[in-house]
Amino acid sequence: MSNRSRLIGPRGVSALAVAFLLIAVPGALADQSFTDPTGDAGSAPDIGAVSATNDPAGNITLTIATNEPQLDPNAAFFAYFDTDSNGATGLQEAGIGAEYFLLADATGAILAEVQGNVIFVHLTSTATAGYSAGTETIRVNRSDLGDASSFRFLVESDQDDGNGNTLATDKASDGPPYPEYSLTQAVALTLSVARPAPLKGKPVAGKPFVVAATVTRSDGAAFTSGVVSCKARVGTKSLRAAGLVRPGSARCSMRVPKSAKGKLLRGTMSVSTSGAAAANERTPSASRNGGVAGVW
Ligand SMILES: [Ca+2]
Ligand SMILES: [Ca+2]
Repeated sequence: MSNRSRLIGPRGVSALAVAFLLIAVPGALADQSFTDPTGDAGSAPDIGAVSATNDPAGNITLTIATNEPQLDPNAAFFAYFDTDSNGATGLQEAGIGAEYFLLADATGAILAEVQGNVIFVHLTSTATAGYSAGTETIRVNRSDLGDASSFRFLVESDQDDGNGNTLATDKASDGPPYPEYSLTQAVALTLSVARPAPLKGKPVAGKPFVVAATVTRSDGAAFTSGVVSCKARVGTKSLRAAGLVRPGSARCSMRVPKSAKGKLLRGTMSVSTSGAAAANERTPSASRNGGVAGVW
């Protein structure tokens, strides 16, 4: 049915490069579930529990648990969405005024939009549906529901006789007021990375060198996991640098080549943790290191 992250000049000039980045991860979502009585469905799939969830991308998932391990070919589900939370507008169905509704079965879903007295059927949409182990799962993106941030909803199972005649239905909930579902926006988490500094002393040609930076999460939780990406180069030549996560900090570890003497070492550090990341680099500031290698 689916249509649907320097080393040295001759006098030893060094540089410091800092990178910091912002990261967004999912926040708490407005998951919701309720139960429906059993034995109230006649020959229709008997709905026992319903849940609604959404993800940061606005994908709404309805799961409808029934008493039928396999869905009868002549059974289907309706999901009604009152997106303006006004029972007086939209398709009137058991006390809900639906601006959108979905017809779904074991193979897919079709989206319908109600405008005044006209129902538009969207042959293609984000709506999908499937049935497994007695549970119907319906998904649709909010973009197909007028970008609604909340809605009241009603789900219903239907059993017909194969000729389109409805034999029995089970509604959940059984009547108004219908549950109001709010899509909670993802809470933006940001990571701030302090200016990286040498863990011990200045870089020396031919010796290991480690820079470390304090990492702070905007949600107050300790930074304990993530990915540290390091880029380093001596003069114009790239230098291998390994990223490490330490509680509350990130490190870049490298071995300064002997050939680095008198050259400039510079690098950047990027840190991310579960979620998408964006990084910005600060222009390196220079400091004197009258010796061999420079400072990060
Ligand atoms: Ca029921
Ligand atoms: Ca309405």
